[in-house]
Amino acid sequence: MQTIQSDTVVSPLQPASDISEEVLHQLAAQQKSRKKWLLVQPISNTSMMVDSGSVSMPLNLIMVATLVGKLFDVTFIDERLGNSVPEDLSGFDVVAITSRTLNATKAYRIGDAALRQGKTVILGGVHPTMLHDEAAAHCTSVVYGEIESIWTELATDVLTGKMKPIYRAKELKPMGSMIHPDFSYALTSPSAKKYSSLIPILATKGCPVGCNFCTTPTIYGKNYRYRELDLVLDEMRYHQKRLNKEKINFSFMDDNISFRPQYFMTLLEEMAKLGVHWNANISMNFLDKPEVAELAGRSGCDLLSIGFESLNPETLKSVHKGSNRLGNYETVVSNLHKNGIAIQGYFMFGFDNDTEESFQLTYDFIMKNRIEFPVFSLVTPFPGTPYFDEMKPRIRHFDWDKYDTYHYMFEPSKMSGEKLLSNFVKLQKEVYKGRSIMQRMKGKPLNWVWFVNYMMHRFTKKLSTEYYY
Ligand code: B12
Ligand code: SF4
Repeated sequence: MQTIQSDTVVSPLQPASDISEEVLHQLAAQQKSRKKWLLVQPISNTSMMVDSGSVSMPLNLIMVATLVGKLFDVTFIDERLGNSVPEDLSGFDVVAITSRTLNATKAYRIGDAALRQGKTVILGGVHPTMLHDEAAAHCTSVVYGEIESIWTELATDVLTGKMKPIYRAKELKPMGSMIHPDFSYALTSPSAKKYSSLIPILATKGCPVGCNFCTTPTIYGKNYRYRELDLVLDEMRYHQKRLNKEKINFSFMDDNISFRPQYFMTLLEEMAKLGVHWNANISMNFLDKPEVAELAGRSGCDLLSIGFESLNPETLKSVHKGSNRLGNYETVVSNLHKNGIAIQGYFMFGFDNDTEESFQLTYDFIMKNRIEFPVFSLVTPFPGTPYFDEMKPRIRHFDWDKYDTYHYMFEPSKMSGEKLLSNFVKLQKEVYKGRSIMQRMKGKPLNWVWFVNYMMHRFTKKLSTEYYY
């Protein structure tokens, strides 16, 4: 137990934002007992997620737990594993919930129940950040953006019992100060075997490309930060040691891992020495250079997720997707394929410029270029984005359970809603029918990408337009 010097006791007049880590720990040590936090990853009510039998480890909540656990007792509940929040919350002082739009309704329900029991309720994550006024009705405090940048202030207020309605950092902390996530919070759950074996990791944050439908530019602006390479590599080595094997699979949670080419290329060089496997989200500018794809393949990259979004240049322009050049699409795909890297290609439909022809163009592109894992979504204006403000008068509903990119949001100008949905269903069925899977996948390594295709085949067979309303 830490001894407390009387001259370092926090004065109530000292603004919480100015309090140092050291003083914070001393303040915590003054407490009679450690406060108890319940951290919750709520399950969404959406009917449209493909059940692959496993769920990804929630790095966001693990990072929250790692910080909170330094000062408080933590109970970690991931509802997606089948664990649910107890009705009686008397064993907890603070209930903290993470939320995206598609699970906001569920997060709010948990928040309301905890408030009724007199708990301090904290909401964080993308949706409460974007709609903090709405979220405020279901909690004591909203955390805007990442917890690391406001942690000392938030923790001090929890300790002194003087919560503010919103915690928003004046400036973002450098990523070097983000501590090594402690995975034991997730892995000690009795249902942890339902977690995918892909280990989430973070090297960079932010993406200055600035697409108008994306929340990242709103939350982080033009900011792009990265962790020192040693921190990322140490974390990889830690997992290799923990699992006692070299070849493990990492999944980068970065918005856009390649935005600083020099950092990215050095990271890849170092990963090549570690012998790990990895996948990540990436924007395509820069992948047209064969040497980048070659290094990515050599460094153990199995799959890259690329937002092709559309094959219509007008659409790309209208959403400010400056990183995408239609003329480069095929070169990028071919560079990656030559180096054994599979592609998870994202395609969106329902833009005002879309016509029935857009579906055929996309089908042809996918089949010709043998995209391994195409993901189709309906354009969804997420609250807080410039696109949401633009489309608000035309959006059909504000039922957050349906903001999963698989529901019909608004009628595009050049096509009826019915035509949009019938073509959308047809395209998915066509791309995932047995023959098409063979055409796209023949000769490719027998790994989880084949399994995903099989799952998508089963899922798309059942699809009909009603699912999307
Ligand atoms: C990696 C990623 C994925 C991965 C992994 C997701 C996972 N297991 O977590 C995959 C590919 C599976 C995925 C899928 C989808 N994703 Co996604 N994804 C991301 C991405 C790029 C990074 C998320 C991440 O982990 N970041 C790293 C962590 C550490 O940071 P963080 O999440 O911001 O968490 C910090 C803070 O938010 C805060 N915080 C978070 N929770 C809490 C809670 C409390 C109490 C506190 C105090 C603080 C706090 O502190 C955290 C630590 O710093 C985000 C973009 C983004 N920047 O958020 C989109 C994003 C979350 N995805 C999005 C979407 C739409 C989807 C899909 C619907 C796409 C699709 N059509 O399939 C699916 C839905 C999956 C699902 N069931 O939730 C949207 C969500 C928009 C919204 N308003 O909800 C985002 C924001 C991108 C966008 N378009 O703007 N995604
Ligand atoms: S490139 Fe991706 S992460 Fe970057 S702003 Fe566009 S959608 Fe968001």
